[in-house]
Amino acid sequence: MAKKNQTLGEFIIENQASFKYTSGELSRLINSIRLAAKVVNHEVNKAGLVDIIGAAGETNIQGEDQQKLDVYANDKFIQTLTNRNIVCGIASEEEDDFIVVNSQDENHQNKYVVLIDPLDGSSNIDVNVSVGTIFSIYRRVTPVGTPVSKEDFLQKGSEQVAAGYVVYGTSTMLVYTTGDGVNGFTLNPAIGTFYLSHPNMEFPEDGKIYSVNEGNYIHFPIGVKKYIKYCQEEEGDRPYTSRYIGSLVSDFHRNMIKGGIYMYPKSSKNSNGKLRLLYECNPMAFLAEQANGKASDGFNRIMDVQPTELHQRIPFFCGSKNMVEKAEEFMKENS
Ligand code: AHM
Ligand code: MG
Repeated sequence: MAKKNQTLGEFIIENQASFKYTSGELSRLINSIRLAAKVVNHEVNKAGLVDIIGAAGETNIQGEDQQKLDVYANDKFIQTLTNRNIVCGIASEEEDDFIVVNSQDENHQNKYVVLIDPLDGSSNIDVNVSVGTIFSIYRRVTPVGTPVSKEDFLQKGSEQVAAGYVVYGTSTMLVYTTGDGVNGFTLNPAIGTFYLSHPNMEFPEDGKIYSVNEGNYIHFPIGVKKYIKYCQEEEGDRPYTSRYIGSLVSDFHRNMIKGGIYMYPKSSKNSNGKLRLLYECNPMAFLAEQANGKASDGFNRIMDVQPTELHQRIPFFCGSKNMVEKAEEFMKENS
């Protein structure tokens, strides 16, 4: 039972027994993500100071090398997950290939792999707009004790055991699911503790917000163009409101609370859209479904897609159920 104001640490312990496989390993893993999120949050919040204490590629007054924040976030998450020795493999949007953890040690019993987009929407950092971290967790399919291989990462989204995001916004929140609903925790920066602030988050079935980069309009498929026109039509509860931050985590977070749809369709410029199936779409799809929403590539359920490449891209339609279904209707009629 989610109790408001419970700390994330308490919540993890209390809910450990409800995980499908209880060994404490998944709890430890989520605890590490919590820790890395706090470290990255601290750095993201200082982003504006970089100009004063030294820009990326330079050395700051303490003699430390300044890093770009997305590189920093990538390093911190990977370090935390490998140091605590609780995963057997990591794949990151920032890395070309997956990372094998613990391959030297035959006795290691770690069962989970983590896929991560350490700092999504990072083009927003320079202008003080929210960014996020997205993570996705699977049980490995190859035998425990052997080095992980690509097939451990190329699993359908429906195999995820947990997924979540951290949004570094006006306040910092960690929102995640282990397949039993979605809960959101807000960081109290003064004491560095996440508190359960948003128990059992759910998308309203209908919404009035559509989020899409309309600058790409002329390149969109006809179904998307018609759906956008439908959103803008004066009829019933329409026109809808257009809201697009350009930071998937923030756009998703707002739409989950208020009701809305996020779209990154394919276009005549990008035949598979922009977003990555493994690091962005699958975890968001798992959260959406756990929150009563829906995620689709315009025709099919995102989490049913069999991945073939680590950095595969896919068109993405995600949010309030009725809105996603309406967009799918337009896609089908015009395909
Ligand atoms: P990134 O992983 O390079 O940060 O790109 C992903 C981001 C999403 O957060 C956001 O929704 C989208 O790219 C915005 O793209 P665009 O600027 O083309 O609208
Ligand atoms: Mg990204």
